[in-house]
Amino acid sequence: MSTTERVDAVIVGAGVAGMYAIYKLRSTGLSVRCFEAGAGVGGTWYWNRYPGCRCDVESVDYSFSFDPDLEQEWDWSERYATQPEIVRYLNHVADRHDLRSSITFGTRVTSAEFDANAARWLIRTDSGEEVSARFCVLATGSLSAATVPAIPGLAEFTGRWHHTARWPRDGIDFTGRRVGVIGTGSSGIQSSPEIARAAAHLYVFQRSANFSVPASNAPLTAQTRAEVKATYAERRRRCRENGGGSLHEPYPRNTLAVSKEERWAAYERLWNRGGVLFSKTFPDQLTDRAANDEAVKFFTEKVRATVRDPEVARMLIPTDHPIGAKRICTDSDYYATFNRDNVTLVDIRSAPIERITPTGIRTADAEYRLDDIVFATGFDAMTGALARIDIRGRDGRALRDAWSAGPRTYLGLSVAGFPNMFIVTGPGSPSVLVNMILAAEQHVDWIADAIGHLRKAGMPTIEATADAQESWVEHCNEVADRTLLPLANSWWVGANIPGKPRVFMPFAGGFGAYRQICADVAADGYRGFRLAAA
Ligand code: NA7
Repeated sequence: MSTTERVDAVIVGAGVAGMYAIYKLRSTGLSVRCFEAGAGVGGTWYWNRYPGCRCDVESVDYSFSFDPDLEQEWDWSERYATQPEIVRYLNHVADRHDLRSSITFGTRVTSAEFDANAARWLIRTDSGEEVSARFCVLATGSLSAATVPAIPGLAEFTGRWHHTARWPRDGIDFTGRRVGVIGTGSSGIQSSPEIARAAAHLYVFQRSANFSVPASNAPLTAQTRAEVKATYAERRRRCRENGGGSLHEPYPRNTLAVSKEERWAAYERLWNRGGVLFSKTFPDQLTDRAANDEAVKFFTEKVRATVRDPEVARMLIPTDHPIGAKRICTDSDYYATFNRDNVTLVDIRSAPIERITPTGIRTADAEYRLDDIVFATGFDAMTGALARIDIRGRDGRALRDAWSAGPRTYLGLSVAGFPNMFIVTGPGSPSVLVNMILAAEQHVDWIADAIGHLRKAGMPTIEATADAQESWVEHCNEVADRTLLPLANSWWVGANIPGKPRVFMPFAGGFGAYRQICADVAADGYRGFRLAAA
């Protein structure tokens, strides 16, 4: 027989956001329970153990800012941290702040139901546990619901198959094997060069080409680390005020306001510097198609200069979307990998996969014999992890139904009809477009303040009003429509999931602007929120 424990807050997920939520809410005197499906902390970093997995934000910035001693104590070894190093760091943070004592690992939350009479959430898990909480904090992550496409025949495949986001702990030995990677997003682009080094042959099955920029990764010198540590507080302040949560400043003039030489020199600098910021070389690159086309031309020259076979180079150059309208990828030797004799690019746009056979993959025009299939096919992003929980607000209304035409939130943090429920880094927030750790910290700080406000007011519930939510959704759409971002079939618009409503889900107005809006809402007595008896 199960007994129902009572706590102030249940936190779902022990990734970066859930970890900080535990720390922060506990520090304000709340009792918390956190449930985590994985056996350890880290969320998406716990699960994505594929070879080559690395963060595309610089390690010194992609780290917690709430603990200045931690900032001084931790030494990142590389400019872009590998997945194992990030997981080591997150475990260090969990130890340092005794976070594990609040986490139940290996346990999935299956439902969360609001009881208006008690003004409490009843949370149930797949282990049969029930917890009653005043607050439900959903730190379920934006890229956590991995998807394996429904390609017929997978069950009959006699080889091994893997998803990049469900990689076995002990790794996979591809030595001497024929491997097929399906998908050319970040996961496919990072893993393919590594797999190619071990495999007898690698087939990369590409439905859409993607833009990728060299990461230009390198070890961090002691001097760089010391310089960052000496100025961390100021560095963080600048990152928070910046649109992307980094130190990046675009070129001071617009793309076509400068000569081609000057333009190419600016691209070259960002290209050599490496990383995702190439997509923001000029201030108008993501808002003006003609400006964007120039960056595409530069990119095209780079790929043509790297890939020896002109036909393969042509296939690798995207023609279906502006550069940066899908999250740009960063790689180590991705394009050069196609110069290897043991690598074949398979265009499944012109000849789609028909089925998986017992011995490989059959496309419309060929049969590929494979020992391993790697699905680098991504996630039901931003809403998928929430949709996998049966979340019910007022009058038993399901979040799935409330969001049947696409997610609707106020500030990405709260949903009308779901009192005392908060989403960290959810749709309607800028988090997936910016530095995710700083974004998670900002969301959690705001949530903790909102809970403090509620306690001070002596009221049981806080909830977004339907009007405030509608205005925010409208504002998000207006802001997105001023950019080129909605033009691509990206996971930002849900285009990778068959049947998912096409809605541009993140707030594209920048991290600095978003923080200011959230701060103004709070300063204005939590404008757009209703405090109620239940
Ligand atoms: P992404 O970026 O969503 O990439 C998934 C890739 O898988 C992409 O190339 C898809 O092609 C391809 N895909 C998906 N479904 C299929 C099917 N059914 N058949 C063939 N190809 C398919 O996921 P990632 O894991 O690489 O990266 C996610 C984020 O993690 C990334 O943006 C970074 O922020 C970190 P499509 O483009 O849909 O034609």
